[in-house]
Order: sequence, then C-alpha cells, then structure tokens
Amino acid sequence: MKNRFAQTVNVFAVSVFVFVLISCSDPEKKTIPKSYTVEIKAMQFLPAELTLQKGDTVRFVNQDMLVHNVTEEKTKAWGSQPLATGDSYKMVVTESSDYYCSLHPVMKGKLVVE
Ligand SMILES: [Cu+2]
Repeated sequence: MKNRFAQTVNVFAVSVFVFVLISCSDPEKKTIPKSYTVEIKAMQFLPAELTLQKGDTVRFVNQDMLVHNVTEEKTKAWGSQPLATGDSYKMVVTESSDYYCSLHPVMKGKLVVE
C-alpha cells in the first residue's frame, strides 16, 4: 500500500517535470526582449518607423550636430531631456506611439507595437 502511494507521487512528480520542460522549451511562448537603436541624423529619426514587441528596448542616439529630443506627440506621456551630440535616451516600449522632436516639430517618428 505504501509502495503504491510512493509510485503515485513519483508519477505525479515526473508529470510536473515533463510539463515544466515542455513549457520552457516552447519557442512560441519564449520571447526574449530585443534592443533597437534609432539614430538621429540630419534632422531625421532613422528608422522613422520601427515595429517591435511590447517590452523591447529602444535607444535613441543623437548623431546630429544639433540638440534634439524625443517626445511622445499626442499626450507627452514620455520624453527625453535635450540630447546633445552623442547623447542617448533609452526606454522600454509598452505601446504604439507617435513621437517627435519638440525643438524641431518637423522631425517625427513612430513606434509600432505588434
Ligand atoms: Cu530636433
């Protein structure tokens, strides 16, 4: 009787182990956050439109001669300090957004979360 109980516990333990193993090796469920770079050059965000996943990181690097910033366009929900040449601003993306440089409003970019 005791043996049978031990056997049941063993089967259960093995099942849990196998389940954990399968869930961990499922490539669909395992999304590693990626990092992207948007360069600021010649009064432009490059690339101007970036498609990514929620949780990915974007780093904006100012490689222009002028000071720029990165500001969420509609609600100003997020934004960087003024970025001098060589400065960068890093953020984790949670939702799609349009952004621009508030110092030069013609400079626009877009983050698209899939
Ligand atoms: Cu600017």
